[in-house]
Amino acid sequence: MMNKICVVGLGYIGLPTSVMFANNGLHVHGVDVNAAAVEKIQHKQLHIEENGLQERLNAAIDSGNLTVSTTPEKADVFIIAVPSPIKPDKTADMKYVEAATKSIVPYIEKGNLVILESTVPPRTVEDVMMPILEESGLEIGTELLVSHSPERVIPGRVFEELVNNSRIVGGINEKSSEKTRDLYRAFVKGEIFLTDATTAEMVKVIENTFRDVNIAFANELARVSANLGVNVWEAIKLANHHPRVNIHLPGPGVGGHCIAVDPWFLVEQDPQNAKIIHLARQTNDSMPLYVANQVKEIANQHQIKNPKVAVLGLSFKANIDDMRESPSVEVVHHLNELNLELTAFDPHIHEAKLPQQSLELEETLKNADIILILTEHDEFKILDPKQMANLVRSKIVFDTKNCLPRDAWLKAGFDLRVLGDSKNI
Ligand code: SAJ
Repeated sequence: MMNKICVVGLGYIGLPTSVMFANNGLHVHGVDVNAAAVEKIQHKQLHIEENGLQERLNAAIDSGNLTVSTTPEKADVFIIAVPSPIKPDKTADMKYVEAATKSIVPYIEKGNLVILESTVPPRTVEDVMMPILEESGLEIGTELLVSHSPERVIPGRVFEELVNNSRIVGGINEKSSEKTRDLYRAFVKGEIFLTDATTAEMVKVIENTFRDVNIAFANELARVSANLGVNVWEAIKLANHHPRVNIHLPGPGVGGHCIAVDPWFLVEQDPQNAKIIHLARQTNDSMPLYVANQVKEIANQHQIKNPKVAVLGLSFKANIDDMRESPSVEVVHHLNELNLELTAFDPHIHEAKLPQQSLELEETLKNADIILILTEHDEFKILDPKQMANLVRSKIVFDTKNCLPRDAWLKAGFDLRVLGDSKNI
């Protein structure tokens, strides 16, 4: 008796999840407060970029299994997949989770199941959602089942991971967990592990915190290695051959709405103890300034007084269009503060989101003194350095992702600098 699902939030998680359920035979009603996004989806147009989404959306709409609007409808199951950002003071902003929960209260009925997919500070289901859901008058746990099943998919590979990743399901009681597991079995081939709601919340937050701390370690190693005259990329690669070592990679910082955000939930909840977590956040947040200073240093070494920087890559990671919390935006900000002239370009971002953004690669590179690679998009890896050499004013490239083919760029006469490599200092 779980035929109809109402999904609240049609973003990077809610929309792919909706089409997956719809294409597996369930009736899905998707809801978003963004009327423009809703209208686009109704017309089978995408408001976000994700591999394989277009054809799956077409199928879902054509089959009649997916409808969307700006208001919820009665359903057997409600799934909430809305943003859970942090405020400027780094504390959790639960206003979307609260508003989404309130929005479904008039529609929920005896026997329904409510699932929160958004990543939240541990205890949110118990302390924030349950009091709101109680307003329905239903007895929680018997008449209304509630659980947390955090999404764990990585942007760019969402459909593959939705199906194959294992999934954590944490109900407020066993019945809630079991019913949630049965629902996701519609398309999940990975294992489904059952726990309680607060543990599920903790699991999700610590997964992303693990990654943040590990990346901070890599970024710290990058800075230490450069000072010691060691190439950090080679050192990490070799260290990772040890069977119990798995160091992540350095870069210009950590972006996205998850890894740069979720560790703050733990810092807020227990600042006395969450010390490494806090320092890791600060370390990763310090990388954009470090990169901007390095750009200035490289220009000085070449005695270029007013360098023009071509910034390549604005999304927070490779091959996606998502600029949320992107370290590139911070790098651009710091380059501006250092009074460096710049033009920025990203092949995945088709409208100007920054004043100094160009939509043309050629225009970006024309007369540039330093090409600064901030995102390892496939498009950048296959750039022809000989062609680039004809466009730029000085042949200098600073690769913060170690993604360019070294020999080809050196052969074309470029001074190739890499983040975390001895040559930068
Ligand atoms: N990054 C590095 N070095 C690395 C790996 C990543 O600097 O070695 C940077 C990336 O460039 C990017 C940021 O970290 O700026 C985050 O990228 P990511 O690919 O690690 O993660 P997200 O934010 O796209 O997705 C993460 C995933 N979590 C984990 O891998 C533990 C995903 O599974 C979650 O579903 C997602 O967060 C989420 O929604 O919470």
